[in-house]
Amino acid sequence: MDITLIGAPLDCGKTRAGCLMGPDAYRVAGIAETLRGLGHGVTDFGNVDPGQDWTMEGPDHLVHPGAVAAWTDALMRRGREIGGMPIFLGGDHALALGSVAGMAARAADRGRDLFVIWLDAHSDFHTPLTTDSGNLHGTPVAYFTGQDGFAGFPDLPHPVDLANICMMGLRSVDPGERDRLAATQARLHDMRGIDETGFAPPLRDFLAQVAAAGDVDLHVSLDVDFLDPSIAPAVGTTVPAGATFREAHLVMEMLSESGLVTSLDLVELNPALDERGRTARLMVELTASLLGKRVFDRPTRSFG
Ligand code: NNH
Ligand code: MN
Ligand code: MN
Ligand code: MN
Repeated sequence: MDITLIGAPLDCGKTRAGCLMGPDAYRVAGIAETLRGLGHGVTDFGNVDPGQDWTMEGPDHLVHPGAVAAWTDALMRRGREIGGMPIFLGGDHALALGSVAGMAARAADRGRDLFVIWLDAHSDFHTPLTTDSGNLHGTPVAYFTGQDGFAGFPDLPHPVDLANICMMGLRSVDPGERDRLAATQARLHDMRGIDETGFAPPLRDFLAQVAAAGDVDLHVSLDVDFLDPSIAPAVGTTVPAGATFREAHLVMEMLSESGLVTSLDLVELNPALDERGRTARLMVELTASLLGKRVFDRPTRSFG
């Protein structure tokens, strides 16, 4: 694989600062070297510069909407033109307004459809009109699926079909997003359901849907808070009862074996909250599993 690293140190999707250090934390944790070690070509394009904040009108309680709009435009353009398998090094989840919109446009330019797997404690389906917190990292899915309420934000070249989205790990969904989301065709897997079935059956189902759709792209958006806080403390919005170490690796390994994944976001890492870089290293290790590494090398055994 030709992997292209795109640093997106945006920290404007909420008030608590720290995610701007994310791209460098991944670099320090050895993301490029680790992926090269698996035999991939890796080019680090450095960090995207969003330029000036846009001038925005809209609800007063929105946090940094002009900065989010500028980042969305910059990441969408960058993503649309880039080759290989992009990995967006966040940055908070507001980067996915631009990364996913860019991947959908890139796919459409090649006559392909985009599927998205959203690995997150949160569904991020607020719009600027429904969010109570005003934090735009809670809105990317609504933006890139073309929901109303984003007046003044960059035009969306190609919305993602909600029927092409699978969310896993959900355990914090606000009333203002829940009913609108439940009315869509998105696949929604909260931890209540995962506790009964495990991740494998619903993930296998979704990957079968993607494979059956033919020549399509598949974007993975991995929020640190998908993971249990005990293994991934470096995020401002920890929620108990997240994916365990083995569950997260299983998800990555199944995605890897599917051969379907074409792009990835690594989001919400706040290195200021990390413990000696362990969350950054875990995210790199999960990325390696997504790109072919196995945690346990299985010795070849013959029976009989
Ligand atoms: N739903 C909440 C909000 O809109 C939390 C969103 N926070 C996230 N999303 N970390 O992944 O403020
Ligand atoms: Mn998120
Ligand atoms: Mn389409
Ligand atoms: Mn989250």
